Amino acid sequence: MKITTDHIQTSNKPKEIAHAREFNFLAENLEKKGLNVEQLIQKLQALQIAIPSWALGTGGTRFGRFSGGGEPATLIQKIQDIGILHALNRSSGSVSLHIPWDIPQDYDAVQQTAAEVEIGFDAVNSNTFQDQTDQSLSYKFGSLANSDKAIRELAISHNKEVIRIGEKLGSKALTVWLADGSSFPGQNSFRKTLQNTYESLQEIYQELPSDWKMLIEYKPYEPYFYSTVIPDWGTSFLLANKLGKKAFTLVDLGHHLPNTNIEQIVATLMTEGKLGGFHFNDSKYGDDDLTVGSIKPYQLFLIFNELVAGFDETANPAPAWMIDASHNLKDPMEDLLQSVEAIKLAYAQALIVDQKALLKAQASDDVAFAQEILQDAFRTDLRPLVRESIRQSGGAISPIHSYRKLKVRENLIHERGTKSKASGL
Ligand code: PSV
Ligand code: MN
Repeated sequence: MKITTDHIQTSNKPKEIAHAREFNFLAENLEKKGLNVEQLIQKLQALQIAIPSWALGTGGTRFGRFSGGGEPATLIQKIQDIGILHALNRSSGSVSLHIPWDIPQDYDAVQQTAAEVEIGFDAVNSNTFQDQTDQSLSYKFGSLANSDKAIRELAISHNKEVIRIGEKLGSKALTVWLADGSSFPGQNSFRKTLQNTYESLQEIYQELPSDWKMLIEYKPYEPYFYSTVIPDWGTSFLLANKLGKKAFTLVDLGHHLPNTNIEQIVATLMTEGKLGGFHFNDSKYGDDDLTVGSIKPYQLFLIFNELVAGFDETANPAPAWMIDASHNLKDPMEDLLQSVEAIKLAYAQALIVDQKALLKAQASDDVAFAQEILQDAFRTDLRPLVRESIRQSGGAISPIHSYRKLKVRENLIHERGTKSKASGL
């Protein structure tokens, strides 16, 4: 299925009058506060969030997986699905590939499809947390950190291969997430595994094209439960610093122990110019991979508040944005539309924070007013602004309603059947 301009216009029609009324009312109020609505819209339009190639299919837990049908069985179909999302929200203009789940078979065909639906190629992700079918050595006890040199070399060469695949497609970053760690005290040496990881990353780093970035994720536990080799932002930052200018820390919102102050991590990394990217999701307990903004929207806003301030006040290069959630209960495409909307809303809220007044309140230790400033922005209903930014980009006033109205899932099930299965997680 392909979404046309006609589709968008017909599905927008019944919403136009109410939307215009809501938007005009909001715009007037924002202008009264001294905000430039046109500029806000331009900033919102510019924020594009990559969709990972593994997110278009139904996710699962270790207890089960319940597919909803019409899943994209090939990389081309996945890109077509992202094209549908992008046509609806004009905000998901790229795909982030996971290798080897989504190795392109026919590069020309993949690139042609991507161009047709206006999708670019974001960071490529390596995978050394699973053994592949005909793999001679196992990652069971680690990959880049493994005590066995031959296993480390296998993992290094996989990462180099991922860079080569990314180069052919026009990607500009490699994301490395290591599952390496231990489940029992004494299982391995903290110092040796970290040193092995650093040396392995150095070899990969040397292979990185000059205009590429290496994004290093961290995660405190899972799949191992006692330690991970890169458990926190500090370790990732340390490695990125030692590796060099092209290496950065990537923050995955689910990769923190409960109640960690993620916005503070963001501020620190930006000050050091080392915030390389984001994996968005939400969680209640651990790496729950729930829809962005569904559990802790205020935290998301506070993170964006730091990002917006950091864009103005630091030299941190533009980070790579990606959704990294798992869709177990909802239609993955509806879930992704909700996540992108939540990100844009948090960004919009952060953009209207009166940063000057906040600085003044901070300088005079006016705690109550500092809180007022933040909460005033957070509690302003900016949905009409986000909708208008998407509408002006040629998208749907309400992407999820248009998705349902246009019967996208029904069409995909009709085209692909109820049993098609997406590759990846
Ligand atoms: C690990 O939990 C992670 O967040 C990494 O980004 C992986 O690449 C992704 O999930 C998919 O497994
Ligand atoms: Mn992630």
